[in-house]
Amino acid sequence: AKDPVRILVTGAAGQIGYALVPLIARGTMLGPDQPVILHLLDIPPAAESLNGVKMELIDAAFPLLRGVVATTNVVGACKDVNIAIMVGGFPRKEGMERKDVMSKNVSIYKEQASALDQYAAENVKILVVANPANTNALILKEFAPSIPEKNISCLTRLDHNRALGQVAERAGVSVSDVKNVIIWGNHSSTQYPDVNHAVITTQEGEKPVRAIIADNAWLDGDFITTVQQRGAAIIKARKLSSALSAASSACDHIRDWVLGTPKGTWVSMGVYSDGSYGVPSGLIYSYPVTCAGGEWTIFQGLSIDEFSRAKLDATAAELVEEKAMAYLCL
Ligand code: NAX
Repeated sequence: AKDPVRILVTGAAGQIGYALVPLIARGTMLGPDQPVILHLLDIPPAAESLNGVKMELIDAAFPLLRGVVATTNVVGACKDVNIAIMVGGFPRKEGMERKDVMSKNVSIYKEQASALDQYAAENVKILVVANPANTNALILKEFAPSIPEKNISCLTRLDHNRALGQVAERAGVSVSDVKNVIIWGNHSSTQYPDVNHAVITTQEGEKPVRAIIADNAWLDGDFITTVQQRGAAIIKARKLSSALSAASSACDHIRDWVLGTPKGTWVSMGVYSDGSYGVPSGLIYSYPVTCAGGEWTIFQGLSIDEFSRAKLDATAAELVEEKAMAYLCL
């Protein structure tokens, strides 16, 4: 039998946490033969609610769940974890400036970075979900010097999955027959959902999305804005932000990272940029990646047309600005 894997979920008393922990405990993230121990972290005002989540996890009697640590102590939460999913953060409240939210999150991610740096298991893999996700991940990287940058990522898989969903709906096909969309850049409304290399599996084999959906105006217009604005549309409809889809996508992100992407398929992950595709290095930028042996690699060599180039650059520019703002908050 496999040894249990320790998985930290921060912000575990929140709505994404509540949707995410049962997926992990049931084996959706790491597979049906991988036991897990959950480390749940939240802040003292949420301690009682966090304990309620722990009680429900016990009550669900998940066969793979070998233990639950529920705590408000950052060091205890980070001890020996193999995977860390950072969902906790300070939300933007009405009337708050972007830099006020940034400043709160910079201090949270700085503190949690040093705890992970000192106490997490060797080779810990980190996924940042909390917004501003890319920049929180960058701060985490800066303040966890012993953790290799290849182990730090942020979530753009929800945007990726949203793009798959939009294409499938429009083409009238199953979402499982659509692959290789790309989310470039920031997990914000400047992200660029790109279908230029995406394909749909048909009875005659794989066809480019643009060959099946012959509506370039939609693909270059409403498709992009729908994906960019989907988070806001969910808030408008539900009066709460995306939670089940965010949790499910976080599972997809970690599963593919750890267990590998299928042959011929890439997914989108926010990772430390090395200058690939003309993006400034030193940002956490969402790229198409393939994963094997527990490591991601940026998929290289895709052609970028002029329309796409401008969009890749615009979202990079926003990340450069966010990085500067974050450094001012340090
Ligand atoms: P909730 O407000 O329901 O939950 C957040 C939880 O974090 C709360 O329980 C809070 O007490 C806790 N928390 C606050 N500060 C903390 C700290 N210092 N340490 C540990 N826990 C702390 O928000 P929820 O809807 O679950 O969203 C969580 C985060 O995900 C938000 O930042 C949100 O913006 C972000 N999202 C990111 C997405 C992505 O694709 N990257 C999509 C969904 C989501 O909007």
